[in-house]
Amino acid sequence: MENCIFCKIIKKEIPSNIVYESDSMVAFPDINPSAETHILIVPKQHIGSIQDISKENGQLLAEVYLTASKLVSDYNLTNNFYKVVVNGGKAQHVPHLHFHLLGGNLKRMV
Ligand code: DGP
Repeated sequence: MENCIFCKIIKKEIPSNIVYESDSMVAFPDINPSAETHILIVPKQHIGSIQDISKENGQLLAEVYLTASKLVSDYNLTNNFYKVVVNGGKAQHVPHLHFHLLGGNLKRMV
């Protein structure tokens, strides 16, 4: 989608350090990390938010969590703290559905 910053990253129009890419997904470090490890998992398909998800996106959402699982291993988070977070509403700043993988010395997780 035009003027979507994550679509531009996906199309390589904006540089980012992509750490994982498949036909349907990219993952890259958050520019403003909130944790020791902070990776954004972003479906290539432009879906605005969780409120725009439909049943047809089921396979894509499975791939999100398979990507998260791979990154948990890659970043040696298995025996550390980690969580996957989706922001929405006023907490969401980039209107392209994405999942924050946060890991490291996190405090008590919700
Ligand atoms: P959210 O509030 O869930 O929409 O978080 C969006 C995140 O995206 C925020 O933590 C900062 C990150 N971000 C925004 N623009 C860029 C960018 O151009 N590159 C990277 N790597 N991260 C970005």
